[in-house]
Amino acid sequence: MSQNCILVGAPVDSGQSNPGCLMGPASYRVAGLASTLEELGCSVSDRGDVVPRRPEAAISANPAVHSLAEAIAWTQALSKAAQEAASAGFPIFLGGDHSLALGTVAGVAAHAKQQQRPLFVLWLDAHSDFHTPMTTRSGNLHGTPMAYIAGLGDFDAFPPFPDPVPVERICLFGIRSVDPDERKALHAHGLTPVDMRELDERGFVAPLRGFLEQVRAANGLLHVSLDVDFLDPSIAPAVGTTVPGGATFREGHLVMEMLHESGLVSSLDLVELNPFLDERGRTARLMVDLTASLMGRKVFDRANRSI
Ligand code: 4U7
Ligand code: MN
Ligand code: MN
Ligand code: MN
Repeated sequence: MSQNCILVGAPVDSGQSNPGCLMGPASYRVAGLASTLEELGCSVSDRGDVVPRRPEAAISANPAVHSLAEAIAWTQALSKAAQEAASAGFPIFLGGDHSLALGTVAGVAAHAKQQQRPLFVLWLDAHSDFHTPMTTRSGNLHGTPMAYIAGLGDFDAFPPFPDPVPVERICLFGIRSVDPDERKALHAHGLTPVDMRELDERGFVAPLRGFLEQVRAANGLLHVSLDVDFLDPSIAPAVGTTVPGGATFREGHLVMEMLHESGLVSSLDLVELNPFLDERGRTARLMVDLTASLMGRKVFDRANRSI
C-alpha cells in the first residue's frame, strides 16, 4: 500500500436532503486526520477542497430527482481530481455525501484503465446504493453511485462511466437496507450483497478474506468506499440515514486492519459524515481512527496472523 496520502476534500451535500455533509472535510481536518496519518509514517498532502464548476441546467426524467445539475458538476470535477490524485499517490476523499463516489470512482477507474489493472470496489455501507436516477423514490442521488459504477444505463445527463466495474469485482458489505427496485436490479445483474445476515452467520473475516483473495489473484487495484452508516448508529450517530444493526467498533476496526494487512487498497472514500448531527466529534474521530487502522495502526505487530 502506498504511503503517500493525498487528501481531497469533497464537500458535497446535494446528493441527499439533510444539510450538513458539506462540513465533513472540515470536521476530518479538525479531528486531526493529517497528523494521525503522519504519525503512522505516511507523507500527507492536503489538496484542499474541490470546487465544481457552476452547474449547467439539467432536469431528470424522474421528477423525484433533485439537484441533478449539481451532481453532474461534482461528478465531472471529482472524476478529474480523483484521476490526478490516484496517479500521484493514495487518495483519501473526504466527503461529503455518497454521491461523491459517482465522481471519485469514475476517476479511479480511469486511472486503473491507464495502468491496465482491473479495479475492484469494496462498498462498506448499510445500503446497496443501487438505484438509478429512474428508480429512486427519494430522489436522493447518494443512493445511486453503485449502479453507476457497475455500468447500469439510465443515468440521465451524467457522462457515461469510463470503464464499468463488472459485478464480480464488486463487494457490497454490511448491507441491511435495500429498496424493492434495488433488489430487482441487484438480482438482474447477479450481484449478491454480503448482508448483515451473512456476516452474523459467517463472521466478518471469511467473506472479506474471500474477496481480498480475488483482488490479489487478479493483481487488481482496490477502491474502498466507507459510508458512516456501515457502522452501528450507537457508535457513529453523525449520519442522516442511520440503520440499526451495523458493524460494531471492533468489527469496523477488524475490517480496516485486514485491509491494511492485505496491502491491496489503493484509494478510499470517507462519506456521509454529517458533523451537525455528531456528538462532540465522536463520529469524526472514529472515522479518523478507522482510517488509521487501514493505514497500519495496530496494537501489536505480529507476523503470520492466522486470519
Ligand atoms: B447512502 C434509500 F430509500 N435507499 O434511495 C434512498 F432507503 O449513501 C437510502 O447509502 C439511500 O447513505 C442511502 O433514498 C444512501 C432509502
Ligand atoms: Mn452509501
Ligand atoms: Mn448508507
Ligand atoms: Mn446516508
